[in-house]
Amino acid sequence: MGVVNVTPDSFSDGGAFLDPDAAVAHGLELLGEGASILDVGGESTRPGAAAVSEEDELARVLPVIEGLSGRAKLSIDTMKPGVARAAVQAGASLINDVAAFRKAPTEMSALAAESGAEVCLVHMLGEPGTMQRDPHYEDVVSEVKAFLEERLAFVVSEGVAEERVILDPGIGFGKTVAHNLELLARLDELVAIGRPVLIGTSRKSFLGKLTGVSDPAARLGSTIATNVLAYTRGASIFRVHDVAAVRDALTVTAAIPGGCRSGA
Ligand code: HH2
Repeated sequence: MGVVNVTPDSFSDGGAFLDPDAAVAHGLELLGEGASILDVGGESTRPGAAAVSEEDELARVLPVIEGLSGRAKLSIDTMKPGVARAAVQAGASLINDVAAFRKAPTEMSALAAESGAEVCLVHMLGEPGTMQRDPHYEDVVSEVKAFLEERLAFVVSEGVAEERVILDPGIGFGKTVAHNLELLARLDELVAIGRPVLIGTSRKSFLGKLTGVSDPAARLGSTIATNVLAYTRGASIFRVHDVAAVRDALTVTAAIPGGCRSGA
């Protein structure tokens, strides 16, 4: 899954693709690098990011979805049902909601159920504005697992087909470095829920804290390490900015005989 951020303030590439034509061109480039899904987002969820109105978010993402429609499998990264609906109508077939449908439970579920779109439910502790203020868990993996199971059961009870649901532990969404590492180490426990697991570590700040690399775009080495590890623990979808490099790394990892993959 290649990231297409149509935002002025994303932590890793804010402002680079705010122009719709530039965003579409970037999406096509990521497809050329081997992405099989493009995730289009118009609201940054980085810690402390400013909220965006529905009108502004739509104005950012819709021309990009329209420009890429029919050329790729498209995911809409939004917490707003109005944005998700317009994006699905314009050609998106995956609703990626970092709030896991908690902001608009029935509207989001109804949209997914009636459209047949896939859904990605993400764990987040708190809100984007405050989530990195001293997050605390007794056992991060079992708490994230219980949350994802509860959200999965909820959307299924609202009529969403279980086989259309993808689960995501939400790396960096209300987690310390230690929490993120624990989730990666024990990702197979989330894979055991029985749904595909999506993992998003790309360029995130915990990698910078571990390596001392402050420029997000220079965090490719650590991004690759975490995606390879997630693959071996059974993750199925890898949300990244640098598609070509991560795809090569995963292709080689997958080719190594001896079953380096558990779970899934
Ligand atoms: N991470 C980000 C945004 N959306 N969606 C899923 N499913 N999983 C993630 O880990 C995830 C996500 C944050 O990364 P990015 O889009 O690069 O930054 P920003 O939120 O600042 O736009």
